[in-house]
Amino acid sequence: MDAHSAQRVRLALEEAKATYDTIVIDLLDKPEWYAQKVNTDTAKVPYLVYGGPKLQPGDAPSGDAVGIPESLVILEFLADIFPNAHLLPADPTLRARARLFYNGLEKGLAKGIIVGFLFQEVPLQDLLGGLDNFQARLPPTGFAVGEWSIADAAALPVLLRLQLALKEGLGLRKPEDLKEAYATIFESPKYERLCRYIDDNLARPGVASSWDPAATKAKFEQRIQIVRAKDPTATSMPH
Ligand SMILES: N[C@@H](CCC(=O)N[C@@H](CS)C(=O)NCC(=O)O)C(=O)O
Repeated sequence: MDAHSAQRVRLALEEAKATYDTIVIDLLDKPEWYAQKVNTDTAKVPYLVYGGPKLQPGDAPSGDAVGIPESLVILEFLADIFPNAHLLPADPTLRARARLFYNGLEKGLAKGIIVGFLFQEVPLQDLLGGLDNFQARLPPTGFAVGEWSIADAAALPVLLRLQLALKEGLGLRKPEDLKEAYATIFESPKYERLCRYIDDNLARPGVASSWDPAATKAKFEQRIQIVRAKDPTATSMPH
């Protein structure tokens, strides 16, 4: 569950109090059956199988099950099938704002900037700019569009990984640079709203139960070791 896109789905399922099973795919040692039998299109996670009998690792979903890739599409699907969980607001304007919020995040912070800063030599200024932008979109209190929604399910896993990686010095930059970036962001009054947003999310039981920082840290370390084993001085991941 080190993948932020997989945590998005887990988080929404927990918030919806859904009954579900998970099969965890180790992305550093992906089993062949996953690409052959499950997500035959991209072999990426997450992949929601809706309907059909309970699956065991190695099983192919049955013909009457629906398979959905793409975390943001899955979040929308969950909002549709669990209307009583209010994973999206009822008001169309707020729904549009929730979608704009997660689209903006996906194109900016989530895609290039955070991973770029940790693993690809993107400058700190770019990361701070992305966070300034994100913070400016938040209302003074509450969640992305007021009540908690799938916009928050989309954003939080990205922010949690940034916070963890900087705090623990996990990335291909010098650990002291990562820790300095942590202090600049997470110990500065400038980002008080961002920090409060993360804390307010973590105070929700559904959110907290989807987050395993120790397991995520271990996977980050494993990824970094793999890169370092090939090139001990690497300052960026090979594309
Ligand atoms: N746009 C997709 C991205 C999915 C994605 O890139 N998943 C990553 C983990 S966050 C993955 O499966 N990586 C392993 C691989 O590409 O083999 C989504 O939001 O679901």
